[in-house]
Amino acid sequence: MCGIVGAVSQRNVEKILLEGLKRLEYRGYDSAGMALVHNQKFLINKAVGKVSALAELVQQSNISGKTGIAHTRWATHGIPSQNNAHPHTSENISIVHNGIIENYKELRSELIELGYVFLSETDTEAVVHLFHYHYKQTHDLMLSLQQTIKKLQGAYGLVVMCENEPDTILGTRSGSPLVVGIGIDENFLASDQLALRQVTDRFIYLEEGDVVKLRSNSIDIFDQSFSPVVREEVVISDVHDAADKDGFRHYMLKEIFEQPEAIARTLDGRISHESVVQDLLGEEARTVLSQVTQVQIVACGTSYHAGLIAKYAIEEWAGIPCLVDIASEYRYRKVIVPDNALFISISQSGETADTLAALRKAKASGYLSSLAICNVPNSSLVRESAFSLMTCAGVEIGVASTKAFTTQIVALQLVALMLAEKRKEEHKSIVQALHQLPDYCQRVLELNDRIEKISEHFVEKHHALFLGRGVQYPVAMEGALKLKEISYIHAEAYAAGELKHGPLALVDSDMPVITVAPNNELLEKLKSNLEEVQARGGKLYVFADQSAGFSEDANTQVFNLPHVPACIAPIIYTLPLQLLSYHVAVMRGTDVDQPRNLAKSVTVE
Ligand code: HGA
Repeated sequence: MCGIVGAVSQRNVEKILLEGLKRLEYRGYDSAGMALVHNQKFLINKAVGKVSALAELVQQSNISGKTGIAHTRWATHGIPSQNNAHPHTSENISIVHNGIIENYKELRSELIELGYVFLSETDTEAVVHLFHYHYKQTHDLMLSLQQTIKKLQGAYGLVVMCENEPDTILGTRSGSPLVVGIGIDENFLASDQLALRQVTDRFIYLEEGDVVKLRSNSIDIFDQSFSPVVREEVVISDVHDAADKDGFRHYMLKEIFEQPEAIARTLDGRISHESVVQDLLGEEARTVLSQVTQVQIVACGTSYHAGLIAKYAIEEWAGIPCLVDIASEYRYRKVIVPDNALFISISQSGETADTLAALRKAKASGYLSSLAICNVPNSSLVRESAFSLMTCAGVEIGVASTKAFTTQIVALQLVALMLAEKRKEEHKSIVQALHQLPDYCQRVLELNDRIEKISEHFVEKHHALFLGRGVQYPVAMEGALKLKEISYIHAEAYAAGELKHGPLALVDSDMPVITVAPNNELLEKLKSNLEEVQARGGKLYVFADQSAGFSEDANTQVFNLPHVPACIAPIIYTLPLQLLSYHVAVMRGTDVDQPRNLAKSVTVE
């Protein structure tokens, strides 16, 4: 989602800011802007569209400055336009903002009464005028920031700059992430450390409510009661350069093909020959997990589907009931928390606003403990949960999640095994299957060429139906989500047994029906459901176990997958669906890595 970069230095920073924004591009955004201070005057450029358009403007206007703030915006209030793009300015104050100010209408009316003129439709503009109002009276930046945030309701990561104090930038966060990058004779702020990896490997993650004042040679942090605090410095030495496509046409394809390696990393050091390393999360967690009698999983989007798949493992392997909720629903409903219930949240970025809010609600609701499944160490979700298990997927750039999803499933399966400690004798076959998983994934990826060919069938389609049964139903849901996200084809997933209760009415010769069919106890039931589709002239695309006995005809395409143990089938059957969506999107000419209207790391509610 939208990104923030700020810098205060003894050298010109416009290139650093632009490079930072570029590194955040993968999150999805609709416009970009930058403000520099030079000779106590703001120099501002904004562009609708890509960061490259902003970079061109900056180059043409030939501006530079030693202090600056920059932003990529994913519109929540007001259309994507130059006027609505950040930074927003009120005379000598300039601000960039991630998040949503919920009480902006009240603030706006009050500020209009005070004589302020609004030039944009954003919620953010109320913040900059409010800040200006306080600064006019106090002439003190920190005090003005304190007074401003006292009046804000909602979520924000804010970075502020002032013409009168050009050697300073201020930052604060509540509900949106903000990290300080420590340099030599220069310091930085960003919504994600990735934006600053070209200038430093030293970071300080701000806590909720923290306020920071940065100069080129000082960093002063205050907590939410405005007392000075020292936050730990973290050195991130991972030199992996996420910005490299390694010869693939898109990040998404690269990330699909990285899955065997990513899954191997998720498992690395966590399973022995026959069982899960029971102390994986530490001794304390082991004690906690041994007491768990119910699990509540909460997540959004693709991570929600990983949760739905994990429910099957937790219930079957550990015999523990498991509820799965969408975070934006969970956070606003009355929740009954039974004794000894474990709260598990899942988020690739660890900054997903709804998931974080759900975790905060859970922590106040009497769960036994909280566990985060996450791809980003030091993220808010990880820091605020009692325990965390990293998915180790590596940086994921494509907005449509692929390797983050499959590694989430693997991590959740490890949790299911830990919860099933008492049934250790059953672990052996599951763990052995997990050991084989990267190789099986590799084999399934060999279907790529054939899937690419078949994708042509979908180019002109407007709708598609995905079917699955049992644990393959959430796999079908993920397949449908992937297709709609990146190809913009309307896709729906149904539990195949539900077909006759409504969706069968949609089936005709123009409706492709995609099915995942491992050879399991539900296969015959699924076959009957597919007969119902064939009888209505529907076009079937079946990804099936090679031993499942499907045969091709004019209306049925069959893709044979290796016979795999049931426990890893959800991952194995996800891969061809990812490839299908990818190739259909490429053929339809969409922006595969940054699909329209979507963003990665959804830091707004
Ligand atoms: N609400 C602000 C900022 C949006 C945002 O954080 N997007 O990710 C706006 O609409 O400009």
